[in-house]
Amino acid sequence: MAIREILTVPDPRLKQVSKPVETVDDALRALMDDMLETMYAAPGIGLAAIQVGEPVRVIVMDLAREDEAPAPRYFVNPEVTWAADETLPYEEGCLSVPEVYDEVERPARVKLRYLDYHGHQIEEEAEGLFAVCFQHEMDHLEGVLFIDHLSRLKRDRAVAKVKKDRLTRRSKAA
Ligand code: K2U
Ligand code: ZN
Repeated sequence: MAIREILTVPDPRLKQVSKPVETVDDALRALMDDMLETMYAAPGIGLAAIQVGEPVRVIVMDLAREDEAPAPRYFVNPEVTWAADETLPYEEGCLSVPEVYDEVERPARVKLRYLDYHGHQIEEEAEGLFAVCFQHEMDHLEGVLFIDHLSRLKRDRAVAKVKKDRLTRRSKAA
């Protein structure tokens, strides 16, 4: 397993639409293992493959609380098959837009269909943080970031902050 670099805005690769996976094989499982290790190290609770530069339709997640045993989840070729009319706001963040948080409104419940770590098809319903995180990651597969749901002014300010913080870190490291 390896910890990979997480792409951050304004990296244009984050805007790519990711391609479906053809075979759930050992190579894909190795990528999912790397994604999970990278997510835990960030730390985060979700990660899409494009965030480590791999434009394939794969998401990993672990919603377990700090006082619980890890509960890694793997989603290959994930789809939302139904979304509730009811929407709820949630203060989101993103490992590709570090230290920026803002409220995004999303459907309160969604039904999912995906292939698991071994290529078996699963269908289930999500609500709460699971629904929020899943939809946030599904956006990544379409090249969409949570800041794209904000006003142009807030989006531009978010990108400027990430670029400024990156320059500050690099100047301190020099
Ligand atoms: O895509 C990512 O960067 C992963 C996010 C997942 C996430 C985004 C919004 C809401 C929930 C989860 C990272 O884990 S960001 C860290 C985080 C953790 C909990 C709540 C909000 C943000
Ligand atoms: Zn994100």
